[in-house]
Amino acid sequence: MPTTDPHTSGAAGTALRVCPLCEATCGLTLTIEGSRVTGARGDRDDVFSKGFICPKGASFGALDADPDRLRTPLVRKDGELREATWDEAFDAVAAGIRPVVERHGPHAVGILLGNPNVHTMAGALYPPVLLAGLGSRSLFTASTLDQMPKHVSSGLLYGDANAIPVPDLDHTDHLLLIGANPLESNGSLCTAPDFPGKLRALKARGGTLTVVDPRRTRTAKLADRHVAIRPGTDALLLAAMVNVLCEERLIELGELAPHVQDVDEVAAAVREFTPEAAADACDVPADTIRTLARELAAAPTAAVYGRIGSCTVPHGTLASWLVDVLNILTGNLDRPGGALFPQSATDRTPRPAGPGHGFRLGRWNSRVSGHPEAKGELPMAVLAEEIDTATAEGSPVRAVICVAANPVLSAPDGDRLDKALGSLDFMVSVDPYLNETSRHADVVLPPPPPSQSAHFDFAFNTLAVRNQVRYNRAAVPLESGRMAETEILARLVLAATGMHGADPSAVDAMVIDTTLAKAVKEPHSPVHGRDPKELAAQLTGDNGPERRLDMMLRIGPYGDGFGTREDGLTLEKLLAHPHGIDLGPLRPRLPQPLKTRSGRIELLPEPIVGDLPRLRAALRERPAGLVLVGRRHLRSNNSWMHNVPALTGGSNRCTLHVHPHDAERLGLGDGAPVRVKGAGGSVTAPVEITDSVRPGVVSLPHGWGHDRPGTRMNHAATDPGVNVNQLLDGSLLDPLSGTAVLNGVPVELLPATAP
Ligand SMILES: Nc1nc2c(c(=O)[nH]1)N[C@H]1C(S)=C(S)[C@@H](COP(=O)(O)OP(=O)(O)OC[C@H]3O[C@@H](n4cnc5c(=O)[nH]c(N)nc54)[C@H](O)[C@@H]3O)O[C@H]1N2
Ligand SMILES: Nc1nc2c(c(=O)[nH]1)N[C@H]1C(S)=C(S)[C@@H](COP(=O)(O)OP(=O)(O)OC[C@H]3O[C@@H](n4cnc5c(=O)[nH]c(N)nc54)[C@H](O)[C@@H]3O)O[C@H]1N2
Ligand code: SF4
Ligand SMILES: [Mo]
Repeated sequence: MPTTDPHTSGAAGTALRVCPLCEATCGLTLTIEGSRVTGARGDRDDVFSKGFICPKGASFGALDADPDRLRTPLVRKDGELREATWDEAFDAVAAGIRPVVERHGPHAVGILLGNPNVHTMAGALYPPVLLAGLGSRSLFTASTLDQMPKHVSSGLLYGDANAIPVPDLDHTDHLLLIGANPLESNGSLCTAPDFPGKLRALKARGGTLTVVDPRRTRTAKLADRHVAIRPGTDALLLAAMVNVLCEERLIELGELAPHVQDVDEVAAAVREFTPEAAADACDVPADTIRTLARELAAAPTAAVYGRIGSCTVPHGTLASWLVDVLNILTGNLDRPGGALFPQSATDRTPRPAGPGHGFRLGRWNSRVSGHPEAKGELPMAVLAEEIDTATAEGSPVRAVICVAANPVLSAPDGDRLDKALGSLDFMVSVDPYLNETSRHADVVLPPPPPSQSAHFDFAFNTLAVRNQVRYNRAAVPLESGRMAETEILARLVLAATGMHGADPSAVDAMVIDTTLAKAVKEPHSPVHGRDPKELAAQLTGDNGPERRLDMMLRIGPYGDGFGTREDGLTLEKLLAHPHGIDLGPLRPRLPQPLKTRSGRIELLPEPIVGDLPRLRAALRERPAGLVLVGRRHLRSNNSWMHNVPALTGGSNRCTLHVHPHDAERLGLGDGAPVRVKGAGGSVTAPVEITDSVRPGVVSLPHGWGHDRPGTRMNHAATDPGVNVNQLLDGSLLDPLSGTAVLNGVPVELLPATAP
C-alpha cells in the first residue's frame, strides 16, 4: 500500500510490489509520484529477495508507463480495430464465441495461454474456470514451448505433474546445471531472487558448480567445470551418468529406499548407454562423463537441475526424467542440499500419504496429427494446423481466446500461424499491446499495467527455494476507464460460457462455494464437517480475488483452518506483513506428495520405456551441418519487452552468434548479414563472431521480428530483429510432452544481401 496518498497530486510516496517480470519474484519498493511509478529499487526488508533487483525490475516504471500500452478495449468494425467501451467489447465477445460453440462444439474454441499468466493473479484464478466452463479440449499454452517435459516426468515419477523438485540452492554442496543460464534468465522452475548471488555463495562455501551448455554463458564462466555439449544430446549424457552409477555401484538411495521401485529395471534400461557409447554423440569425453557421475555420487549433498536447454529438445521428457533419476539414485531427492518439493501457502491441504490416481498421457489426441494430450494440453506447435486443416471428423478451431500469449513470435512457423489466426471466425486477445498476435483479434481487452494490479505468486511459490508468502495490493489505484485483469477474465468467462452480463463476482462466489463444499467433505481438511456457508461468511478481502486468496490461505498447509489453528495464515495476517512472511527452508516431504497408483516413486514408467528405443537410436545419430540454439538476454523477456528504450540496445540485439572457425570456413564477416535457413523458412540477421558458442553451433535469440503491419509497438519496430521461430516448421516435437524442439535445430547459412 502507498505510504502517502497517490491521489494527492505531486505527493511522492512508496509502495511495495513483487516484480512480475521474471520467475525470481523480487520484492520492489516503487517510488510513486501522483499515480505514476517513477522509480524502483530492491526492497531490503523483503523476506525472500532481501533487496535484490535486476535491470528489468529497475525499469518497472518505464515498462509500466509505456505509452503504447492500450488504454481502452478495441473492437473490430468494418475490418478495423477501433476503440470501444467495455460493454461493447464483452457484447462482441459473447456474440463471437457462443455461435461457434453452438454450431461446432466447445473444441472449436481454442484457448491460448501465454507466459505472463503465471505472473498475474488473474492468470492463476480464471483460466481454470474458463476451461471447465467451456469444456474445450483445444488448450494450447507456453508450457509446450517450455517446461512440459518436466511436468510429464513428474507426473510419471510421482503421480503429480505439478510436483516439481527444486534444487536447494542455499544448502547444496554440488550443483549440476543443465541447459540453464540463470545469470541472464534469473532462474526458472527454481524461484530464487539473486540466483547469481546464490551460485557465488555456493562456490564461496566450498561447493562445486558444473554447467552443461553448448555456449560458454555467463553462468558457465562462473562454473568450476563447463561441459560444452553438442545440442540435443543431454539425455544421452545423463543416461550414461546413470549407467556409471549402476556399473560402479554408486547408487545410494538412503532415506528414499522405502519409497522407490524399479531401481534394477532402470539399471537394465541404461545398460547400452555406456560413457563410450554416448561420448561421440554428445562430444563429451567418456572420462568426463564418468567424472560427472562420480562427483555427483561423492558430494555430501548434490542437485541436478535442468531447464530450457534440456526441455525444448527432441528427448526433453527423457532428459527431465533422467535429471530426477540421478537425484533419486544418489539419495539427493527430498533431502536438504538436494532437490526438494516446496510447500506453498496456497497448495491444497496435504492429504495423508498413500496411493493416488496416477498420471495419464494421451487421454485424447490432437485432431490433425494425433498428438497425445499432456496435462490436458495439445502442443502449441500444432495450433496452426488445428486451425487451418480440415479432417473427416471433428471441427477445426474456429474461435480463439488468447490470454497473454504471442505465439506468432513465440511458437514455430509464425507465418503459418499468422495466416491461420487471420482466418478465424472470431478471436479475442487479453493483452496490453497490439502486437504480432493480438492484431488478429476481433476484440482486444487490455489489462491495466502492473502498478494498478494486486499481486500474489500462485505459481512461483510452488517452485521457490524457500517457503514464503507475500501479497501486494495495487500500488496505485485503477486509472479511470480501466478494468482490473481479474474482472476482465471473470467477465470473459461469463461471456464465453453463456452467462454474459451476469455479475463478475458470481464467478468468484461459485469457485468459493465449490471449493469449500469439497473441503468440508475431506477428512484431512482442517474444515472437515463444517458448514461451507458459515466458512464463506468468514472470508475477508475487498473483492472476489482477495476472498479466494483468503480461502486458499486458510485451508492451505499453513492456514488458520478458519479458526482451528491458532496463528495460522489468513489474508488479514498477510496484509499485516507487507514485506512477506517467511515459512522456512524447504523440508523433506516424502512420501506425502506421491500420487502414483503404487504410492511409491515409479522410477521406470511405461511411457518412458516406450521412448527409450528412440534414445538408443540417437546414440548413432549426428547431423552433418550446423545446429541452432537460442539465448536469453538479461534485459529482455520473450517477445514483449522490446518496446522499452531502457531495455533495448547494447548487447541485447538479435544477432547470430557464430564461432570464429565456422565464420572463417563460411567466409562470414563480423556484422555482415547472413541468411539462416531452416525447415520452416529463412531469416536474415547480422553475424556476431564469438567463441562463446562451440563450433558447429549458432545462436539466435527468440521473441524478435517486430516488423508486421498493424501492430502498435513503436520502439520495438525501430529495431525489429527477426523471428527465429520462422526457421521451424512445427514438425519437431518431444513426442511424450508435445514440446516443440527449439534447440539443436539443423540450419544452413547462406550468403545474404543487407536485410
Ligand atoms: N526459439 C525459442 N522460442 C521460444 C523460447 C525459446 O527459448 N526459444 N522460449 C519459449 C518460452 S520458455 C516461453 S515461456 C514462450 C513465451 O511465449 P508467450 O507465452 O507467447 O509469451 P510472450 O512472448 O512473453 O508474450 C506474452 C504476451 O502477453 C502480453 N502481456 C504482458 N503482460 C501481460 C499482462 O499482465 N496480462 C496480459 N493479459 N498479457 C500480458 C504481452 O504483450 C505478449 O503479447 O516463448 C517460447 N518461445
Ligand atoms: N532475461 C530474461 N529472463 C527470462 C526470460 C527471458 O526471455 N529473458 N524468459 C523467462 C522464461 S519464460 C523462461 S522459461 C526462463 C528460462 O530460463 P533458462 O532455462 O535459464 O533460460 P536460457 O537463458 O534460455 O538458458 C537455456 C540455456 O540452454 C542452452 N542450450 C541450448 N540447447 C542446449 C542443449 O541441447 N543442451 C544444453 N545442455 N544446453 C542447451 C542455451 O545455450 C542456454 O544458455 O527464463 C525466464 N527469464
Ligand atoms: S530478477 Fe526478475 S523478478 Fe527480480 S527484479 Fe529482475 S525481472 Fe524482476
Ligand atoms: Mo518460459
